[in-house]
Amino acid sequence: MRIALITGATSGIGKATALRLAQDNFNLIITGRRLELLESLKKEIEVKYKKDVLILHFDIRNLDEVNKAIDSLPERWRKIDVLVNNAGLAIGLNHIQDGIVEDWERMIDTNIKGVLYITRRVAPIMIERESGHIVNIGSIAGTQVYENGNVYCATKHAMHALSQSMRQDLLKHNIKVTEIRPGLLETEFSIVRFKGDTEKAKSTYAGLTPLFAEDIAEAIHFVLTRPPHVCINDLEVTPVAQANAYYINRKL
Ligand code: NDP
Ligand code: 8X3
Repeated sequence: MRIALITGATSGIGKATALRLAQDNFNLIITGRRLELLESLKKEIEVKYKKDVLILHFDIRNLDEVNKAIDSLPERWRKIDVLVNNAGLAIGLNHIQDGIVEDWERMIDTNIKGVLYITRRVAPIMIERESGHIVNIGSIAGTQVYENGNVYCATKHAMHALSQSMRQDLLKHNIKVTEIRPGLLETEFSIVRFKGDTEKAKSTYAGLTPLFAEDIAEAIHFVLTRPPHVCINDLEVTPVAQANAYYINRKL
């Protein structure tokens, strides 16, 4: 049985991944800020899939909370085989000159610094055992930019650079690193981006069938279950109606 730590498991990709991995040979460490959602996911997995689940409740932007959470792991849970760096968000969609500094800081602190904080703590655990797999959830916004996307795109470009760097730095320790870059995908993502405006969030997916969290969970399960000598470095996944950030076939 492997142990997978998933950041941002309270909704969307993180939750779907926890449920997908629980159907295979994984015990799960699930993390996020909304404790009640972590508790109900833990219960669901224990009842449906009979797997062990440990909750770590922290804000990934807070270095002290991240360090304390990892340090609090009981010995049997310290043997983390898989880290899924998934927690992240877009907030706001403005031209650069109208950007809201607080929004920028939230994205930078979560999508870049949060990933660094947790990876800094978990990678040494993997190095001790010369084994492990880090899966980074990037975005098509990590290799392309779109109007108004500026800072979110910059954070996902950082994830793209970090994924390649991690692969190189961890190479001699036998640790796999995979970046998965989804396109349009319906989760709480757009509701967060538009600050609770569900109508606006819905319009993001108008006239097309987007990806769903389960599609990416399936991709994560796939990369995690390749033979030991195979590493999928990089995987871009979009809905069939989306060629890239600009070419989208909406049937309106
Ligand atoms: P959701 O909003 O559904 O999920 C985001 C998750 O991140 C939640 O579990 C949330 O938990 C967690 N999170 C956010 N901020 C923090 C924080 N400060 N500390 C701890 N956890 C945090 O969105 P998705 O599932 O779509 O997003 C997951 C990842 O996928 C993100 O990195 C996103 O950038 C990426 N992505 C999403 C796409 C999309 O279109 N949906 C496309 C491409 C990539 P909580 O609020 O409980 O803390
Ligand atoms: C989310 C996908 O196209 O909104 O990362 O940037 S997109």
